Amino acid sequence: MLYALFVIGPAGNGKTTLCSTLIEYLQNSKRSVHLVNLDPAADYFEHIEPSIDIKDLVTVDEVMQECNYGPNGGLLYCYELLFDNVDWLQEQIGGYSEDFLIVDCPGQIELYTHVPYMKQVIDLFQNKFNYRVCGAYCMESSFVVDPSKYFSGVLCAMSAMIQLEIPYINVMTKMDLMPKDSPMVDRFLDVDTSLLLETANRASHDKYRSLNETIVRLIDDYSMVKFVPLDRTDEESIERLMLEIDNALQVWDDEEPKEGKEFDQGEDYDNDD
Ligand SMILES: Nc1nc2c(ncn2[C@@H]2O[C@H](COP(=O)(O)OP(=O)(O)OP(=O)(O)O)[C@@H](O)[C@H]2O)c(=O)[nH]1
Ligand SMILES: [Mg+2]
Repeated sequence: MLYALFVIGPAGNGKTTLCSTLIEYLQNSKRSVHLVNLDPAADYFEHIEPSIDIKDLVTVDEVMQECNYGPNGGLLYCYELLFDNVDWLQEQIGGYSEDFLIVDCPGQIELYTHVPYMKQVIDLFQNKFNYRVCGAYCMESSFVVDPSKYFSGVLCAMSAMIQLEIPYINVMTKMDLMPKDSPMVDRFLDVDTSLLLETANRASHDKYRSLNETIVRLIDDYSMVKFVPLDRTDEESIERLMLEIDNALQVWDDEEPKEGKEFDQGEDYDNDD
């Protein structure tokens, strides 16, 4: 079975850093893994170079210069060019067919919410290249500072979930920037919805009570209330995230069970619920 993890989420929320953290961790664990860069505007990778890079095909800078587009139009043009060159992508990926692929994606949120391009890329991986895929949606820890920011982050994540239709995990990145053992952080990682509603009502005008209630119910109904925290400075935190990813990809179903690898599967992250 072939596996690919798509690392998605808003700009600057730590996608590329998450990719390089996981790759370093997996390489140290002797798992064969490769980075696929699908961000035609990415300008650097700390420590790790992508094995497959959309920038070998096209870059946003080139498109902006040659077609006189802005950065967002340039990105969409790059994806259109990618779809015209599916054979190129297939050939690139074919060279790594025994390996786990981690796909670093751009930060333009519209790619996951209302423009169909990322969905089309995922369809290619699933239906043409025969990969089992899952997504890791990155939301950085600063989103827990107040309920309205948290709502906006969670609603974007939910919108991506609905558009992409793949099993996925919500990752709360940059946890090293948060105070350790803060009750505020715990409250937002695995949310008690009545507490969330209470906090939201306290932080907003009375006229938003019914809206707060509706959003909290939506969050509850779509099982969006759980985030896997990632503190990249803490090996256990990385290991825990990797287990969640393997679970979402159902890696264990295809392998002999490994001792010490069992973990609580009570919380299901795929979008079947
Ligand atoms: N302290 C801390 N900083 C982080 C972490 N992850 C990312 N950063 C910083 O946040 C900034 C953005 O990180 P990236 O990994 O480039 O984020 P991205 O989501 O790939 O950004 P785009 O590709 O532009 O959308 C950089 O300055 C990183 O050094 C983290 O876990 N902890
Ligand atoms: Mg990036």
